[in-house]
Order: sequence, then C-alpha cells, then structure tokens
Amino acid sequence: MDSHLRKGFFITGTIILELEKNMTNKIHWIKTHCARMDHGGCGLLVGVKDNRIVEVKGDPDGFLNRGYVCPKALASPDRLTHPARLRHPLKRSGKRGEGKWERISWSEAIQTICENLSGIKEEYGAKAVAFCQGMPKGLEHFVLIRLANIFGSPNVVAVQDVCHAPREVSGIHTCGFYPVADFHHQSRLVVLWGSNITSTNEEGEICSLLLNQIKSGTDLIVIDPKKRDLAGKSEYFLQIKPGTDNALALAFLNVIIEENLYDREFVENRTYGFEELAAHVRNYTPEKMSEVTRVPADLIRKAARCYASSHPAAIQWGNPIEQNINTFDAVRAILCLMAICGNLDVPGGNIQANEPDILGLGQFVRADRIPSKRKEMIHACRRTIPRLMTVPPAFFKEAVLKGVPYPVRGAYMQCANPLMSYADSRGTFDALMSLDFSAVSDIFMTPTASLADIVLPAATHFEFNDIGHYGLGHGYVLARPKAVDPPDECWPDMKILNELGKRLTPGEYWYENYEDFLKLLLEPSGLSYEQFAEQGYLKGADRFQKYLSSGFRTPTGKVELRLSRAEKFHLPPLPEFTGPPEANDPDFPLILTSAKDRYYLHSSYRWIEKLRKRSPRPVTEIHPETAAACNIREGDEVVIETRHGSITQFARVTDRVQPGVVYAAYGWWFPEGKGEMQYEWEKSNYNLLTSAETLGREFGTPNLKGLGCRIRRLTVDG
Ligand SMILES: Nc1nc2c(c(=O)[nH]1)N[C@H]1C(S)=C(S)[C@@H](COP(=O)(O)OP(=O)(O)OC[C@H]3O[C@@H](n4cnc5c(=O)[nH]c(N)nc54)[C@H](O)[C@@H]3O)O[C@H]1N2
Ligand SMILES: Nc1nc2c(c(=O)[nH]1)N[C@H]1C(S)=C(S)[C@@H](COP(=O)(O)OP(=O)(O)OC[C@H]3O[C@@H](n4cnc5c(=O)[nH]c(N)nc54)[C@H](O)[C@@H]3O)O[C@H]1N2
Ligand code: SF4
Ligand SMILES: [Mo]
Repeated sequence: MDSHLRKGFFITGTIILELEKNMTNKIHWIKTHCARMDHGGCGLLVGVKDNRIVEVKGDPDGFLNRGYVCPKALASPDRLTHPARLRHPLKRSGKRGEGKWERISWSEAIQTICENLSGIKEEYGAKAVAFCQGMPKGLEHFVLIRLANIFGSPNVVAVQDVCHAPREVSGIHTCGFYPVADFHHQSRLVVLWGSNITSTNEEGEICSLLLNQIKSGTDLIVIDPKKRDLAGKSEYFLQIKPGTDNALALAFLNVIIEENLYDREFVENRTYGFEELAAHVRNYTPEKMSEVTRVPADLIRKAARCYASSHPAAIQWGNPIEQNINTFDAVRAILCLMAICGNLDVPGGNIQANEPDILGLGQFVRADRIPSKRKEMIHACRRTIPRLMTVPPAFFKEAVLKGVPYPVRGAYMQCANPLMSYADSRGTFDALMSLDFSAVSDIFMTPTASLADIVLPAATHFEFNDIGHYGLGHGYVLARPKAVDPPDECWPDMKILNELGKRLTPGEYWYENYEDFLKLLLEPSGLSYEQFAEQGYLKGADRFQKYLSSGFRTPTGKVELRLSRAEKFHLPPLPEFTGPPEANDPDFPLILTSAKDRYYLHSSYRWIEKLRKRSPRPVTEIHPETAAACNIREGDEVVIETRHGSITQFARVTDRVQPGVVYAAYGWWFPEGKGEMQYEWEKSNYNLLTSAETLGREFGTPNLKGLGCRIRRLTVDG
C-alpha cells in the first residue's frame, strides 16, 4: 500500500484531462451540483467522455453560484482517478496501525463488521457501538443516523460541538429557529463575523450571492483577527483578538441599548427579558471590552451604531464563534443583537428558511425507533443543552478510554478523519487504538483509517445519485445526479449502510436498492429523482415574519433574550463574558488561532496534486514584530507549542495578522508518508496543540481558537 502510495503518488488527473481533450470523441455534458469539497452548492457542468470526467465548469444557471467555480471544484475529478485511491475492502493483517492489509471481498467485509458490532451489542448493549460522522457531505449522513437508531445506539458522534450546533441549538432555545443569513434578498449591511466566506463558502451559502450584493451597494463589517480581502471593502474592520467574540458582542449590545438604537416596537412586543438584558449589559462598556478584544472602543461604537441603523442587516456567522468554551455566550449575544435590531426573519436579515415539501428529518432517520435516545446518549449525564443530538467527540473518547458513563467498544466511521479533526489528537489516537473493533469508510487511506480493522472503499461525488443540503437549514435541497460509474468495488456509503442495515437490524427498514432513499426523501414533493435532477433544486417558499401570526416557538412565544427555562436547564440566562478561553500564562504569551485552507477541506485532499501545488506545506502566519522578537524569518521551520503539545510548520511573516497572534495551519498530515507511522500525523497536526480537558458545558466544545502559545525557530537538534 505504502510503496504504491509513494510511487504513483501524484498523478495525473491533469495528464488524462489533456489527452482526452485532444481526442475527437464527443463530450457529454451533465448538470449537477458540486459537493464534498466543502458544504457544496455551486451548480456545475461536468464534461464526460468514456466514463471519465474531462472538464468541470461553473454552471451559468447555477441557482447559488451563477457560473462561479473555485479551484477545489476544478480539481475535484482527480479524487476519482488517483492511483492510490481505495479500490477494494481491506482487512488489517498486522497489529493495529502497523500498515499491513489484506484485500478481502465485500461479503467478507460486511460479514466481519456485522459479526463484530453484533458481538459488542450482545456483550455491552447497543450503545457500546458509536457511529461517527465527519462534516456532513450528503444523504449518507442521515442514513447513518437511521442505522444507529434502528440498531439501537443513541451514539452518533459528530463534529457539531465545534460546527453549527452552538448556533443552531442556541437559536432554537432563543427564538425557536436557527437564523441563517439571507443572501437571496438585498441587505443594507452584512456583518462577516468570523466567516471567511470568500474562501470557505461557509454553510453552503455561496459567496457569489454576497459578492453580487456588495456590487449593488450592500455595506460590510468584518470581524476577524486577520485582514481578509473583504476587510478592504468594508465600512468597518474590527481586528479582534482571537477567542473574545462574546466580549465584543456584549459591547455591541451595550452601545445599542445605551444609545436607544434598538427596534422599540419589536423589543416591546416580541421579546422576553429586555429589561434584564439591558441592566446586565450595562457593565460591558466598549472601553472595558476594548481591553479584552483589542478593538478600539470608538470603533466598537461606530460598528454597533452602523449595525443598528442599517436595516435589514444580516450577520453571517462563522466557525470561530463556536470553537471555544465560551461559544454559548458568544452565540447568545449575537442572537440578542439580531433580535433587538429587528433583523429576525425579515428579507435580507437572519431568517427561518422554509423547507420545501420533502420528508422531515425525524421520519427519514426513524427517530421513533429510539425514543429513549436523549436519556441514553453518552453526554446525557453532562448537563449539556437539551436538543444536542450528536455526541461531542470529547465525551465519546472518554467513554472509550475510561468506560465513563459506560463502555463504548466499537465504532463505524464514515466521511471522517477524527485523528486530525477532533481536539486533542493524542487522546484520539489512544481512543482509536483501544477500541475492540472499528471500521472506516473513506476514499483514501488516512491516519484514522490506518488504525481501523476494516477499511471500506467508498464511491464518492460524481459517482452516484445524491441529494445535497438536506438538514442544513437553508430551505432548499440540491440535486447531485451522478456523472460517471465508480470503480467496480467502490460503493456509495448509502449502499454500504443499506447492506449493513439489512444484516444488523430488521430488514423491513431497508431497501432492495439504496436509491430508494432518494425516493423516500422526495416522496412528499411528488417528484421522481429524475424529475428532481431535471429541475436542479427544490426550495421552500419565501415567507417572512411568521411570528406576526404565530409568535416565536419558545415557551414565552417571544424571542427569549433572557432564557425562560435557564434555571431548569442549568444555562446562563443571559450572555456573559467571564474571561478569555484560556487564562493568561506568561510561559505561553502569544495567542493561537487558525482558519481553513482555501484549497483543502479540513484534512482532506492533500493528495490531489493540483491542490497540493497551490498549498504545498503547512504555513504559520505571524506579524513582523512577533517574527523579530522570536528571531524567525520568512520560510523558517518553526516549532509551535501550547500547554498541550507541540508541532512544526513553516513561517510566513505578514502584517495581515496582529502582533502577538499566531495563525497556524489546520488539518495537515502527509499522504506521501508511511502508513505504519499514520502518515506523519504528529508532525504538523494543529489538534495536537488543542486539548479536551476544559470544555464548554452546553455543547462539550473544546478550545480550538484563542489558546496561549509560543513559537520558535526549529534548530537542527529540534
Ligand atoms: N483545530 C480545528 N479542528 C477542527 C476545525 C477547525 O477549524 N480547527 N473544524 C471543525 C469542523 S468545522 C469540522 S466540520 C470538522 C471536520 O472533520 P472531518 O469531517 O473529520 O474532516 P475531514 O478531514 O474533511 O475528513 C473527512 C474524510 O472524509 C473522506 N471522504 C471524502 N468523500 C467521502 C465520501 O464520499 N465517502 C466517505 N466515506 N468518505 C469521504 C475524506 O477523504 C476525509 O478523509 O473538523 C472540526 N475540527
Ligand atoms: N476551503 C474550505 N472551505 C470550507 C471548509 C474547509 O475546510 N476548507 N470547511 C467547511 C466547513 S465544515 C465549515 S463549518 C465552514 C467554516 O467556514 P468559516 O466559518 O469561514 O471557518 P474558518 O475558516 O475556520 O474561520 C473563519 C474566519 O475566522 C477568522 N478567525 C479566526 N479566529 C477567530 C476568532 O477568534 N474570532 C473571529 N471573529 N474570527 C476568527 C479566520 O481568520 C477566518 O477568516 O467552511 C466550509 N468550507
Ligand atoms: S465553492 Fe464549494 S461548492 Fe462552490 S465550486 Fe468551490 S468547492 Fe464547489
Ligand atoms: Mo464544519
């Protein structure tokens, strides 16, 4: 496997594309949507010849992108043709993690998985088997939850603790829905709050929609520790100290309330607890919060006034607000801002998107099969926030390593690389090593897959019919019809799960053909998959201000600035600032943060040559003053250390970041490395710098951003 990996390592997509273009056979064009390179969404035209993709273009009719396409999508066909792609099921033949594999048949793979998971179920109960999912990629995400539910395990482990659960679940508690930025209608102002949307197309909303708005006059406020390109186009750029977003949001509330800039009518009629909020935020003056956030008080005032006076305004919120232990406070404060300025559920504000006529999530995943789920999930005893329905990874690992609150001994993982993506990679390694049994479905051998007992070769995007954006809360689903056949033994995850389901659980919940899951989802719309694909997407109707007729879906029927059930659920009733994510430590005086790489998806695809050329190695950005103080020059290999671990990356000196802030790259492993060494998973992996010891109580969120660190040049002896 390894020699194969290294020898034929970077191919070819390019060469093949060039050769094929020069041939005269006709190219067949297929309309589909991009996926699995981020949350997906751009409409694509895919040129196919002889079952091979020869060209990808942005679809000018694309519902979200109108012709836009990014470098990741242009390189995406190379996922399919890489010579080291997984093409057969594999069974571990050496010790765990030793990199020795035996090729096996699908029937042996399915049988081995079923025997092991059933054995664990018999010995410890169904909840001792965890079903792990990385970033949701397509419909298989929901088929996995269905399998877990029907198998009887409440434990679907996911990365939602640091990705979307804080904003979604806090939104439901505060106003009854998850308020998404509405880019389909013109806003007067958009606030990019820790959202690098030109690189990440965060949340599946496509940046092209925002860029069009900016062209037609929408103003911008950018809140980011790094001077992003859009900062240059903004009215106000707030270069915040990493990890202090809750402090800034509270200062905004202070200004808007003290200066009476809020929407009086909305506040009086539609909110609960305004007086308490007003009294509470009086303390968080711009002057005090300026010391915490490093944003000048005057700038905080101007930006807060601008948000309050621009109507409608949308806050496009990004990951950093949910990647530290104070996420609940940050998200709650931002929700209060949206509410008191009258921006909830108005066109161009933050809206409750209406779903089209498709099957509801609960029915699709057969939630009815596991009524005791809430009480039985690993984290049920942790006093996490109600409605957090996936297990935070930190608690999953504790269950594996310590048997707390009960043992978890087996895991089925798909679309995930936990060794790189969970905080505290060292603990993750130990947990993956100590499982009695694990199976991983991926398209490539990864550090995580290299620790499994069984590795399954998945078919991926372009190779099967799929539906995108289900469950993302944006009010539409997108058709992703297949363009080519997968390699003979690569199965779509939906098919793998359907086959596992038939053997592990009663057959009545599963289908002869996995494509029936697509039919099931579309049934209420009356469309066949072919008709849906022809249409391209299904969108819910535009309906706004639903609260006018039915109130907000909270216990008080109002937006709960103060949570009416805070005491019952042991939640802070009002958003607070109690200190930075980590206490100051003179041994680690710099502040560490990160952002996602424009050319990769998390830890994925560093094996695609076109992308690796664009971003060849892990780069840490520091300000010239920090570089001078630490005796570091551009391009130096540097050691980054936190209280929790140490890694090496390469320095880039830039004044886009502030002095004292260290911007390290995240997601790095080296597919050209050795399998028995887990592809150098320890060398540059950001999550070796993070820890799972201190967690935010509501969501079990660890600190990924805003950590104390130090940096030095790597010397010859290390
Ligand atoms: N420090 C730090 N940690 C983070 C974050 C951060 O910003 N900083 N971000 C967090 C966020 S927002 C998220 S969403 C998570 C992401 O966490 P993960 O989803 O675990 O991250 P990826 O590295 O993208 O791993 C996805 C895997 O899916 C595989 N894959 C691709 N297509 C398919 C397919 O069709 N089928 C199958 N079976 N596999 C496929 C890829 O090859 C890859 O190995 O990480 C979180 N962790
Ligand atoms: N190219 C690419 N696109 C992706 C992904 C990917 O891995 N690569 N991942 C996908 C996924 S799963 C998700 S959830 C989204 C996430 O997309 P984003 O929410 O955009 O996530 P990030 O890139 O982690 O961070 C966004 C911005 O936050 C800034 N930042 C860092 N620390 C802080 C802080 O403490 N406070 C504030 N206010 N800002 C800070 C960074 O400089 C960056 O500009 O992107 C999706 N799209
Ligand atoms: S921005 Fe995302 S959805 Fe759009 S083309 Fe790039 S990878 Fe695909
Ligand atoms: Mo994410």
